[in-house]
Formats: sequence, C-alpha cells, structure tokens
Amino acid sequence: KEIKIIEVKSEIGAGTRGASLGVEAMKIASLDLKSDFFKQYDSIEVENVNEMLYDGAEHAHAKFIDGVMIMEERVCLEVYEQLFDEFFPIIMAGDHSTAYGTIAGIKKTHPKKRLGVVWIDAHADLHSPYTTPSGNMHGMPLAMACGFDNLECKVNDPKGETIEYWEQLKNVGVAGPKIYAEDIVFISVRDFEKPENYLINKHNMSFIETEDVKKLGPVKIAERALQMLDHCDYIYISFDVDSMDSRISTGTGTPVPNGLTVDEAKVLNEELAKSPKVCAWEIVEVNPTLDTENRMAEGAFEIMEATAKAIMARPVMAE
Ligand code: DIR
Ligand code: MN
Ligand code: MN
Ligand code: MN
Repeated sequence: KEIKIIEVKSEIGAGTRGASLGVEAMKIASLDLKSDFFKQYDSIEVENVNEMLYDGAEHAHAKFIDGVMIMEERVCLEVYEQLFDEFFPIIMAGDHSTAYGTIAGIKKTHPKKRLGVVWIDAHADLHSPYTTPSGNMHGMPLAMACGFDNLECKVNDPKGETIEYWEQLKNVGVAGPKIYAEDIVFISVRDFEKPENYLINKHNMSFIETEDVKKLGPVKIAERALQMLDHCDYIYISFDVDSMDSRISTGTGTPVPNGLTVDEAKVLNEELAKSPKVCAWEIVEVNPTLDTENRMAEGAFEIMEATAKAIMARPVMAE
C-alpha cells in the first residue's frame, strides 16, 4: 500500500495560535535533517478555514464550532477518498479536533467494521460543550466520535445554536457514533478533568500510563495495546505530540510533564504501525511559534518518518 500524506493546516480548535504552521515546520525539519521523505510520498492539502479566527467568539463552550464543522466534513471526505483509492493516509494536522474527521472518514469507508483507536496524548480529549473547561474544540474529538454529551457531569450551559452544531457534528461521515469507548486505548494520558475521568471509569476505558511505557518498554506496550484491540477490524493511531514530556515538547500549545521521550514515542508508533490492521496514522499539535530552533518539529518529523517506514515494510492485509 502506498502512503498518501494529507495536510490539514487547521488550528481553529486550539486555544493557542500557531498549530496550523506545524505541517510546514515539519517540512523544514525534513530539510534540516536531509531527508527525502516529502519527495517520496505524494501529498494533498485540505483547504482550511483559519480566516474564521478573525470573527468573534459566539460559541463560548465550543469555540468556532461552525468552522470546526466545515473542517471535519472536509477531512472526512479526503480520508475517505484516499482510503477508497487504497492509499494509507498519514494525516499531518494542526490542532487535534480534526482527528474526528479522520475517524469519520475511516468509518464512512468501512461502515460495518469495528474501528479501534490508539490515542497517544497527554489529554483524553473527551469533552463536550457541556463539560469543557476552555471551549477549545481540540479537547473534544473523542466525545464527537463516541457521541458523548456527558450530561451527568454538566458544568456549562451552551446555547441552542451551539448545541445544533454539536448534534450535526455527530453525524459527519455516517450518522451517529463511529467508535465504542471500550475500543479506545489511551497511552500517556495524564492531564484530564473530572468529567473525562467520569467517562473513563464509566466505560472502563483502556489506559496505559507513561510509567508503564518506561517500565515495560515501548515494544511491549505496543504489543499490549494491539492485544487490547484484537477484536477490532481496523485500528487508527492518533499521535498528539504533547504526549511527549514538556521538556521535549516545547513547541506545542499545552505541554505537560511526565511524558514520553522522542525515542519512546518513535518505537511505540513504529511497533503499532507494524500491525496490518492499522489503516491510518495522524500527527497533531506541532506549534513552531512556541518553539526554540524548531526542535518539536524535528522530533515529530523523526517519529513520522520512522512510522512511515514501518508502514511500508509490513505485509499486505488479507480482506
Ligand atoms: C483541556 C486541555 N482538557 C481542555 N485539552 C487539550 O481545554 O479541554 N487537548 N489541550 O489537547
Ligand atoms: Mn480529493
Ligand atoms: Mn489531543
Ligand atoms: Mn494533548
């Protein structure tokens, strides 16, 4: 299977400006590291709506949800098209909200198949407009994918117009939930709010801590994560660079201590990608405006390049 790079230079779901520059920063990193990665694979860019960032914030508990809606639809269609054409999509995105578009695109391609998700992130991204502490929609993609409102933990009172968009969002690609909460494996998630904690416990979601990665090593952890999703037909890997330790992830909007090293993240993603069930891989939240000497993008690029190599080397999956 050939890899196709899908560039999503959107930052409309982030609270800090600059994540839409992450894609270009990783291209600069490839030049500095003398890699021909971007010559090796074709890429296609999804048109963004970043100009909407100039408009006022009408949706306090789901900022720019109208723009997010457009982006999810576009990413969904592009991922669907590339999968349909039998490419393996590597999605280079800005903020993490568009990962829901990717999930929707996979589900649209394989509506009857069970899709597992490995979510490598410092955050659980399980908020809804009813529970978000920030209103930033990069904290919501997994709630969109599972169709969670989490009204049990309601702390906000979003207005009707916001809720209309939220309900519409749940039907991107195909109507209703795209995944089951029990088909998500979180790795290195360590910064979450009570409403997210509630969902994680309620649905007994799978959780692998940074500690475990350090103790058992990324190879064993990848094996364990794949084992946890053994009952799924396909697997999607979502890699938020803030899963790495805040000393490393200097160029990202919401750095958190006690994360992975570049090496751990690299081996983890490589090992996961070796599974023929893995059908798409995504990297998000590189923000060069916050960085020093493009270090974040260089680490992120190294991880992406190694993962791509692992994808290209694997045996073909029987349908
Ligand atoms: C926090 C931070 N849970 C929020 N989320 C981030 O605002 O929803 N997600 N940074 O990537
Ligand atoms: Mn297209
Ligand atoms: Mn995230
Ligand atoms: Mn994160």
